[in-house]
Amino acid sequence: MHILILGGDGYLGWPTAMYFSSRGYKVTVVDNYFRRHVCEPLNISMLYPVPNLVQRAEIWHDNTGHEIKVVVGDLADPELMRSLFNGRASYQWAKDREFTGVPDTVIHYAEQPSAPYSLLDYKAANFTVINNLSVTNNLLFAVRDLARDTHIVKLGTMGEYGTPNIDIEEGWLEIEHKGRKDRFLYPRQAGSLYHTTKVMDTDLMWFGVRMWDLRVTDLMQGPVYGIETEESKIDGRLKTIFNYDEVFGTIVNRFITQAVIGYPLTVYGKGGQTRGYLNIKDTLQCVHAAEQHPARPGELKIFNQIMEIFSVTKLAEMTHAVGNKLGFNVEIKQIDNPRKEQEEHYYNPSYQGLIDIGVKPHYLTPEVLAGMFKVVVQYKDNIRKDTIFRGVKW
Ligand code: USQ
Repeated sequence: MHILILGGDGYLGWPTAMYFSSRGYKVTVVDNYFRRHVCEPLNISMLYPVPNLVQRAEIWHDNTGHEIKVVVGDLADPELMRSLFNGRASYQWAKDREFTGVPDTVIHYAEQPSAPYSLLDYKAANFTVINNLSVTNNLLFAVRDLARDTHIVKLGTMGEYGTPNIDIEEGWLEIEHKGRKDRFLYPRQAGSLYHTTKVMDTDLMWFGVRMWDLRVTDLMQGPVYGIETEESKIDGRLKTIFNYDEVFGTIVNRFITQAVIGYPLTVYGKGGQTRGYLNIKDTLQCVHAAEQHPARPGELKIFNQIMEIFSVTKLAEMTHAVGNKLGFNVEIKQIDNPRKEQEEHYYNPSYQGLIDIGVKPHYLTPEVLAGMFKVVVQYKDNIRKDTIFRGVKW
């Protein structure tokens, strides 16, 4: 089986590439290094340096004998996207430069993934909208024109649903209106411009499914935490990129980094903001399960990709307890919420679908948190306090 991973240099993209490669899949990754490039103008840095994709593919090959083909380029360019399906792509790294053929599955991570970045200023907002929608649209048309049978697995987000005052279903809702019934996409009301682009992505994909019988799975993912996966442990240089700054860091990864340097945990507002979370290892399992249970032609499958639910306050308390036990001096500090979001709300999403097709959750236990502390503390000297909070306002 051939898997094409769009956004293969990212926090989730590279671990996904290694995961499939180690299981015998032919893997091609594509990325334009957006995250690496944007860190410099934003004056933020990652926790540790990470080799580029060509170097990572080489390290992976040296350690395992497996090949991950690398294409460096911008998927917002339709010709680059189409080159991955028509054999014209040029590989920056490959042992065998022959075209692998159209992919059986495409995993689409290639987006600007940060809510704060999308609301930094009008230029970042524009970039987010144009980049995210162009990449999705380019993929839609490349598959329509060149690879109708390819299964698209697209990463969506739980943030598409927002925080409604009713239970959240897995993607769809039966509605009865004036005595008649129909099934619609669950109402979406995103809380950032980034999350809004994900709503629009879903609409684009749903259009392609209805018009051209494309096969799409949309994974509504919550915030991910974690550093190591089974494959990254093979060689320290294979670790995924790790951001802890306000723009690209997600909350659990940020809290652990803050705890390690004695920076009070930044609880925004009342701290009752509740979300579904998952370990990076479970992202890989979920994407694999989705690949193994593909959507049929003309089907849009939707799964809610979360494993357990926490409030911000609960995450702060858990980090506090584990950190203090390990000898760190952890404080919790409520600060004015730079975001416009509900700080106390109802939250009850369904998330049974992925479990039903075989995903076995890893939970956020004290041991898992302690394991993350152990990795982060090795890079303590690299942690920059000045990047932890800058107050990007909604
Ligand atoms: N938060 C704090 N303090 C912090 C950082 C965040 O209280 O220092 C709060 C936020 O206000 C929010 C919650 O924690 O209520 C989660 O924030 P986050 O920055 O971890 O995650 P978010 O911005 O929602 O976005 C992340 C990923 C995004 C993914 C999304 C899933 O960056 O790519 O789509 O999680 S979800 O949140 O379910 O939409």
